[in-house]
Amino acid sequence: MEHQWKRTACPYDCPDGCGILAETDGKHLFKVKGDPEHPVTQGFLCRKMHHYEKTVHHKDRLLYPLKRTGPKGSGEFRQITWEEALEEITFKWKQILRESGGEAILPYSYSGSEHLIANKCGHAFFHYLGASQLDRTICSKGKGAGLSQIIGSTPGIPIGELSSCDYIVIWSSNVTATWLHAQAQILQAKKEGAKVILIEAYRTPSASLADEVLLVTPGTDAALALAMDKILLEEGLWDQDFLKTYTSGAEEFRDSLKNTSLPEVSALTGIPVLKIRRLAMDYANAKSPVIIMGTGMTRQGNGAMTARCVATLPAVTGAFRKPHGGLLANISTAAAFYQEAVTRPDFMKKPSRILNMNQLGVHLTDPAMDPPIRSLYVYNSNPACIAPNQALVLQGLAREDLFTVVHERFLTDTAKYADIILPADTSMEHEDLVTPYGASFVQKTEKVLDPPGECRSNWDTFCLLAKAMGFAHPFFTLTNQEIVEQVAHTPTKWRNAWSPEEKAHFDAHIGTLLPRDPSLHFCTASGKLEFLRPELPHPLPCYIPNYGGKFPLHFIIAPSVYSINSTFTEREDLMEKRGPMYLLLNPKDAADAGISSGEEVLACNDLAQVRFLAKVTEDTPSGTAVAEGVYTLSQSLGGLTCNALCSHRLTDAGNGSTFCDNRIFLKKCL
Ligand SMILES: Nc1nc2c(c(=O)[nH]1)N[C@H]1C(S)=C(S)[C@@H](COP(=O)(O)OP(=O)(O)OC[C@H]3O[C@@H](n4cnc5c(=O)[nH]c(N)nc54)[C@H](O)[C@@H]3O)O[C@H]1N2
Ligand SMILES: Nc1nc2c(c(=O)[nH]1)N[C@H]1C(S)=C(S)[C@@H](COP(=O)(O)OP(=O)(O)OC[C@H]3O[C@@H](n4cnc5c(=O)[nH]c(N)nc54)[C@H](O)[C@@H]3O)O[C@H]1N2
Ligand code: SF4
Ligand SMILES: [Mo]
Repeated sequence: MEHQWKRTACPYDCPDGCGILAETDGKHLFKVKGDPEHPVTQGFLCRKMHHYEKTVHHKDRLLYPLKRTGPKGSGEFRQITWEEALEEITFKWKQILRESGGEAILPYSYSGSEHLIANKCGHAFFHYLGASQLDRTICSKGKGAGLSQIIGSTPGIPIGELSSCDYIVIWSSNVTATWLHAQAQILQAKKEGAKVILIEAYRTPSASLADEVLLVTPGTDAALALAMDKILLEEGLWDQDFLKTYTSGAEEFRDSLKNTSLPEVSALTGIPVLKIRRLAMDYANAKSPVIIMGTGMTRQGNGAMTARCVATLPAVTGAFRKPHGGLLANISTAAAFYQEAVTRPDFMKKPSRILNMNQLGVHLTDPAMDPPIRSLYVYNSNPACIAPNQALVLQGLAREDLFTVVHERFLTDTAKYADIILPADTSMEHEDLVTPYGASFVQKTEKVLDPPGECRSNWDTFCLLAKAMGFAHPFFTLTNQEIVEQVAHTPTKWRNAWSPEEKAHFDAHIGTLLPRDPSLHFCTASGKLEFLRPELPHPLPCYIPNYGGKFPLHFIIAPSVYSINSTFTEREDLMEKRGPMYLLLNPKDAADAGISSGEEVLACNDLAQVRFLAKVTEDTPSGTAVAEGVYTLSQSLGGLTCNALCSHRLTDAGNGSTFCDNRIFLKKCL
């Protein structure tokens, strides 16, 4: 076949959901480039996706089903056929269903592919099977819960409007790594004179975008936000007209601020009162102020409350109704398509138990589990590397009596613990739908090339498993393309509103922008922003402490520019640039522990001792240690990675992860 350029999209867990042009002959991927017609991508991709052909044609791609021949974790397997693999899996599952019931089987998936069908199609299969359900809260559920307590499901401002803002607060987001097309908009705004403030736990690469960087003590951002609210109240800068028209409970909230003491907040956050004051005043006086709310600060024991408190700022100042002003957290495009057409909750014969994904280690090892988890099916995820309390997760995965199936593209640390591995395709090798969480457009992707070897998409694999299990429902007989078309054509409010031109755009595989509701209204029960929620444990936004702990250093995990969670760890070129597993330490903390840069150091707490290479840097404030990026066990220096130091405790609401709420102490390596 001749070389052609086909339209597809980035499948990874990134807010941008970039449109991609792929050069192919139907068997090979030669090159990718950003789609110039795509409203967000505007022709450029990040450094991770720039050479996607190196991932697609990587020598380590899994091409055939495998069966374990060595001990769990050893990575010893032999090739088997799909027929053998399916027979083995379904024989075991039928036995478990008979003996322990469906809840003894647990699916584990997250964001390997964020495309709608690849991401969600397993739900239908496991609902039909009667398996335990997974509470998928590892990422930003704390933030989501906190926001929903005050603004409901109100969407953020479109990313394309950032360039028109004159005051941009990047609050706990390393956009240079995680949100490149927002960064492009911020740079544009700066050209027009916008001021940029970064509020962070350490000086990230995004600091170079900022006119001012405020480094806070982790877990204290809610106090900072309330102090700003109080200063603005005292300065008469509350927008009373906005508060009266669009909010409820503002008076009660105002009265509650008498408990906020500025000197106390300053001591807690580490930010001088004068700086808090200037931040508050500049923010309130801006014409188009926006707060970009990242997730790190909400991965704390008080994470939901932190999001709720930060969201009070655009309310008291009326920034929500200033042009392009407001909040940019998540923009859910999920409602563009009828999700239940893929997830099929109607397939559940009775509601099965729900297990939290942050607590996988506990679920696999707790003797009180009834029924115990006897089989784990992992797809779109690598829990051995990304889940908290890593040592317990590995202990669980090592259980000889746990029947583990992993559907993967690479021999990940999790796959090494599998009894059966099934080879997965990449997003280039099937059709799908794209619903990004940071930009308001949707897209339908084409199949660019044939999968190599015997790789199969998630959809095709679940259909094969359904057939082998004897599921009679015709849903499981659709092809990948048929399910995409079926879901794409199920009517929704948004889809019905498209013009013929927009429909044509969508059918031509170009990203189609979703309309923005021009009226200002909050998607809450009352239609107003709700300061007061009498039924909640904390009826008003307030500062509550995080978990903290007894050890001296706050331990923060943060994204790397060169990887997305454990994705791209297969890429030698990116890994070389990322370097070894560093622990970023302030010179004072390093000196106190007698550690110099480049030396190996043990980070310790009640959960584990993890070996890092010390990187001593002023970028990290004294009292905070940072581990950027997810590393594989073979990249680790001592057999465990940063997540071994992270507890599986949950956020105050939303059952979210608390990766950034842990304490450690340092030990010299002898
Ligand atoms: N290159 C790259 N891109 C990615 C990812 C990646 O790993 N690498 N991950 C993807 C995923 S899954 C997600 S969810 C998004 C996340 O995107 P972001 O929201 O931008 O990133 P987070 O990982 O949540 O962390 C943001 C920052 O929070 C800071 N932080 C931690 N605790 C606190 C605190 O208490 N207060 C303050 N003010 N700051 C704090 C950390 O230092 C970190 O720099 O990015 C996505 N994009
Ligand atoms: N230390 C640390 N831990 C973290 C984070 C962090 O920043 N630092 N981030 C946290 C956050 S925010 C998140 S969202 C989670 C993410 O955790 P995960 O969702 O587990 O993300 P990845 O580690 O990228 O693993 C995804 C896996 O899915 C596979 N995959 C990709 N496409 C497909 C497909 O189409 N089918 C199948 N079957 N498999 C596929 C990939 O090969 C990869 O191994 O990690 C969390 N854990
Ligand atoms: S990872 Fe993000 S920035 Fe990079 S290509 Fe994918 S969607 Fe775009
Ligand atoms: Mo995430």
